[in-house]
Amino acid sequence: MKNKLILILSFILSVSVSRGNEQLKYTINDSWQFIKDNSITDVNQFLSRLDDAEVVNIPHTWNDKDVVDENKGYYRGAGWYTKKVTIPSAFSEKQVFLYFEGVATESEIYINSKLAKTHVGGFTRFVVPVSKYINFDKTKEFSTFNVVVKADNSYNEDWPPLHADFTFFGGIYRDVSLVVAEKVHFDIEDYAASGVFITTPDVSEESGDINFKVRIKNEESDNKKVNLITRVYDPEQKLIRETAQKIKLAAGVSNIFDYKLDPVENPQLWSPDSPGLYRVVCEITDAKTNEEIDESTNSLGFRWFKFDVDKGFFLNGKHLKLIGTCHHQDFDKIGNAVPDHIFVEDIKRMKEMGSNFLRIAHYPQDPAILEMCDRLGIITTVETPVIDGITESKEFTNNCLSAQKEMIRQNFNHPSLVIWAYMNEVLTHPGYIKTPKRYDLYKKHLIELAQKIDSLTRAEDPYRYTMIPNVNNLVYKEVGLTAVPMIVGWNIYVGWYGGGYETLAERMKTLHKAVNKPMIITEYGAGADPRLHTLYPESFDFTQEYAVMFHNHYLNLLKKLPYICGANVWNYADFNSEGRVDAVESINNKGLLSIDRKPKDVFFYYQAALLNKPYVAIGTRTWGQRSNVEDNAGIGISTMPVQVYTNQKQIELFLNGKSLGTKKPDGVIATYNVPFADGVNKLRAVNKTSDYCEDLSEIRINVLPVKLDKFPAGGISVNLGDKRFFYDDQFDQAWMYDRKYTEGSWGHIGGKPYVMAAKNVQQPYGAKETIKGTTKDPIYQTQLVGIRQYRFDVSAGVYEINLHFAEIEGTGRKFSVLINGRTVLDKFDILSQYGKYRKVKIKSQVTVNEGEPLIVSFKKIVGEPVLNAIEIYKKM
Ligand code: GCB
Ligand code: CA
Repeated sequence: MKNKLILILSFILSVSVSRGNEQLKYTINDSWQFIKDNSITDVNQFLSRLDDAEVVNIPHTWNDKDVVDENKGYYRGAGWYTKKVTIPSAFSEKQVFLYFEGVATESEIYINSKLAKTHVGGFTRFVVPVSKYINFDKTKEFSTFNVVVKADNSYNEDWPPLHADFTFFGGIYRDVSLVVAEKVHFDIEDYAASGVFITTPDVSEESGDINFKVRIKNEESDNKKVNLITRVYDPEQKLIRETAQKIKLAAGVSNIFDYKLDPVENPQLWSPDSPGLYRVVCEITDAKTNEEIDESTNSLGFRWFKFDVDKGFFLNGKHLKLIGTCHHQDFDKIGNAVPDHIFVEDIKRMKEMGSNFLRIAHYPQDPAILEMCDRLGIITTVETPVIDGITESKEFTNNCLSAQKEMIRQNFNHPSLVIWAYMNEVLTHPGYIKTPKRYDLYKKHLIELAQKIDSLTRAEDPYRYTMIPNVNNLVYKEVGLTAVPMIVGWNIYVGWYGGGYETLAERMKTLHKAVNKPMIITEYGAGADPRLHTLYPESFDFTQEYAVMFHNHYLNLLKKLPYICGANVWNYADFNSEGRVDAVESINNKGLLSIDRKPKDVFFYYQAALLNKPYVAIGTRTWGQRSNVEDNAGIGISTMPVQVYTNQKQIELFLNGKSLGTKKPDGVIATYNVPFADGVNKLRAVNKTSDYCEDLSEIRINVLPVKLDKFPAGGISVNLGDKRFFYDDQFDQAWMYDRKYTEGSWGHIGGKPYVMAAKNVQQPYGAKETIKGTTKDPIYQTQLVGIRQYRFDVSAGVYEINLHFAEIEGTGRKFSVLINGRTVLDKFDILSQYGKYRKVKIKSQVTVNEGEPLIVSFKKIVGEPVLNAIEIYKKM
């Protein structure tokens, strides 16, 4: 169908709208029967096996458990779903569709056992016309049809993404709806879009134009005359435009109409501070009866923007530094089968953090996200999942292109969206790196693919920018990739994966000079296990303290450099990455919040740094319980630093009602040394000026005595070979890091913290391997090698001792462990008895007599003795 430019007849029809004929849409999420089995050969075999099926609700994934268990890998294969759907038989006169928001990765949809649709791509929506497969029983009020969905998340070299640092969950993990339309309807079959595409190429403070491309499908057997009515409501819901035009629809096809409305004078501009949203209703009515046939409602925002290579980003003519995060779509324990509400909260919280920017990475996500960004005012970029590398096949290319087209059409009318991106670090896993000639060919294909995606994007939407995020490495320029898109994204990890963060300024300068394009730091971040804290932060220690230092450095610098248009923290929240071995197995810990959305310190840091309203927060809120040794014997006080994050000029901190003084923050961080007493300590940070703000915090601490005459009731838990405090939030147990024995006190004698021998190791101490049998990996990844004794100068009594081990070096060793002279573990051989990388905990008891110390001693036989942690309690 040729594009037609229709002249609007600005006559107002005396329309008596008969409501209720717009497309009917409701979810059919609940109660599907499901079997996960790769051996099922076809739909009939599946339906014959329903006795084996379990009942599940959508959103659903079959990988919620196996991606966080201790075995490497997770199920990647087929899962079959079925459900009977009952609808009024009167729908036989209408068009019935199924609307899938997300099925990973490939899906086949069968209606009454007939294949109705195949779709590749786990992150975009699709529509299945089902009317022709339904046997309507017109003698009955209702008819029923059977739906079968085969979903498949196998590795397939033609399905992007091929490889990436996140888990490829399988399943019907987003809503499924039934849609019922008239035979004439806005064409939702066209890439599952709304059929209405609104652009505003020319916006100023004085005027905003509104252009339309509308696709209407006529499934009647005859051509049809209808009215196309367009109404525009302003952000206060006042009707400001209403036009109608008579149009002719050719039978059996999708008809495309282009038209314009009169520009809106003095439009309310859309911006993060004032996200004024207009509502546009397009309606099709019968030319004769004026009865409504279909309706499509879309959002509209008036704004104009520009990315400049030297000066950064401008919105509505004003400079705006874009700062925010990236976002993945999963959550604790449920994988990616996430109810919309979690996303609603995520975007709300981004706004509460002061974000004005969001990179929806690495794939299109739930519609709720962009809707929330439109409403709350967060500028966004979204991308298709071509990650780490490509396949040079026609099918792979086609799948990339169709995903890009789906993404664009499905998300077209969001004013918050300003960039269509694609690809991410595509030189990470290139094939053929060892055969230069072949590698050259591969790179040529890569550039060709990028160009194809980019041209398609510009043709689909000439009013937004295109972008490719790369690793911060000029190889991307050398192969020609930075020449393709309009904006170049850089994922930057100096200060984490290598180099100190002080090198950031130099790196940015180099990239800016070398590539003459607007640039965004599409990722920067540092891992932080919410359970780890330290007084000695260093790169790759996964402590919350290092993360704050890292982000503080980045944010201060990128605020200063005008040519950085924007930056996205990697990541908003911790997320699943099955293959990852960090402090938390299978989780990438670079979130500002934990995977169950508890803010880490660095989140409060960002609030202080980004919010305009008076703000103060006391750090370490997730540190539910601490333990540390008293400053000096007998004083019962342990002084520890506490960071207060504030955007105020000065702040005062109180401990249990007593002022610890007023401080000027360094940037937005004021650090206090707080003399904590054993038990609950109440902190209050306050600015009493006209910008009044305050924060309260309770900190529980076990102040461990230097001398153990009175043994602490909660026992002593010490993590050896480590400089970090570990707070076990599952058992509310506070572990402190190790100390050396001094006379009359307690601690280790002999030994050195385990440090990996391999080259290019990022972490300062401990092993980089998942420990089996526990989720408290940091305790077992670190150990003291060559320990001779652990000694406690206790008073008489009965003590329980827990010794924690793991063989993390794997060389094999043998040693005996004696408690007060009695052999408890004779010629202990962790490797042969338990294997490598497995937690071993041995609990024993000893009676200590008056005047005797408690000594755990280690007798070397083969190799060096080790101890990973020790816990001791007094029984009587
Ligand atoms: C990256 C990737 C992202 C990873 C991140 C990381 O550059 O784009 O997918 O998760 O680094 O944490 O290493
Ligand atoms: Ca340890």
